[in-house]
Amino acid sequence: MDLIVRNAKVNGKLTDIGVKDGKIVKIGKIDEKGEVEIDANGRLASPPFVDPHVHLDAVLTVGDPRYNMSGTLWEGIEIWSERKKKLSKEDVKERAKEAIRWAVAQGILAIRTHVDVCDPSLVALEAMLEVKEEVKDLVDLQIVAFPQEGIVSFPNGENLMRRALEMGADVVGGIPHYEFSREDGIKSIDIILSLAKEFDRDIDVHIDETDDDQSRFLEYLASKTIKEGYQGRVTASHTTAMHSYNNAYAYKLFGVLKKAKMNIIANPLDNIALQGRFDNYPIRRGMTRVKELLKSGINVGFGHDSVMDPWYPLGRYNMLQVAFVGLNLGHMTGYEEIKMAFDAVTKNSAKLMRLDWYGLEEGKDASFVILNAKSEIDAIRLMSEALYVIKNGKVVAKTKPAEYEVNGKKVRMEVKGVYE
Ligand code: 17E
Ligand code: FE2
Repeated sequence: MDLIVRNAKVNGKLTDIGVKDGKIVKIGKIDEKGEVEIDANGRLASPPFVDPHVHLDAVLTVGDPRYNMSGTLWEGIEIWSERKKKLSKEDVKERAKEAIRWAVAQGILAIRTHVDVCDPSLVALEAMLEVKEEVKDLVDLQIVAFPQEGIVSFPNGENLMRRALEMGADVVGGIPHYEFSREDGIKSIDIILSLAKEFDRDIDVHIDETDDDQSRFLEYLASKTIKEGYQGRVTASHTTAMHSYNNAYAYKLFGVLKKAKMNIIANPLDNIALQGRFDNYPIRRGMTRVKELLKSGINVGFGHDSVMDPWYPLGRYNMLQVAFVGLNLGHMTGYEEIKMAFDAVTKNSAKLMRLDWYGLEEGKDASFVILNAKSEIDAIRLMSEALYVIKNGKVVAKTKPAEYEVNGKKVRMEVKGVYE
């Protein structure tokens, strides 16, 4: 075998993982010797982290041309609109690739990025299409044609979307709550479905990213999805208005979402920063109903959304940080609920991105991580380093963990018998 990982924790048991020709060929005790051997030393082997929602064209631009002082989505869009005028292909490529290195170093091997196409030059898209090719040995990148300033409300918006899909964008995006009127928002969803069908692409729409409980584009997206037979191919990102819906309406909506096999993405970092900004105390949290959606069988992933951009000033591109914030924000501190938060940054997002290579199983691609923890829960609690990041059987990233000492004695922040 080309690579053997020894003594890794898989589904709660210690085992070996054997790799040949970029595939996982065996999970179990392996007697032969491998070309390369790694001792996982009892640490957790996990399928890699997946970021299903980020804006790589905007990463690392925080403060340029100015900081977001109101903290609203709207000021973020204004600042980005100014920054967008200065974009060059090199600028976009350098920032996106830097963020991708941060991501891979911390165990992310698949990313879905929205790229703003409300720009007649489509320079960001051109840059990101090149990046996708250039990083393909590091990360599986999907590109969403994202109309940040609207499909109907931005001059020539529909045409720009079409051009983006012709150039090779993988997924059709949208932003109905930002369109000038409710009618324009509805019209934009009709256009999204018709483009998706024409180009045979999946859909991932920024939708109802507001605290306005009257923002109900999600129900229309779900209804269109069912009518057009697009079940399972549609993702609704943000849906923060759902936080403010009345329970009777939310209950009815969940039924429609299930019929549509709708995927939902919450973005805990951006959601807690951007929502609630028009409230006085008590201030709403503004994240969609993650726990309730998951418990009713609807697929939910967590996205990073921003890394140091006009919408969210912090972030180091770590999905365990996202899971940590998301589970705290969503009252998901029950034992099983913490594990659900781990799924939201791994397999749930692989499912919505329809990554057929994904999974720590025999026959799947040998793309997985060894985390510096014994369990998923401890990985979140400790925000563990990814000791080894393996893609298609090759070690693409390594991290030496911090060692803590007090009075010359090693300190291990783990409790025997707990979360092992
Ligand atoms: N654009 C948008 O419409 N919403 C967001 N949360 C970000 C960009 C980050
Ligand atoms: Fe976003």
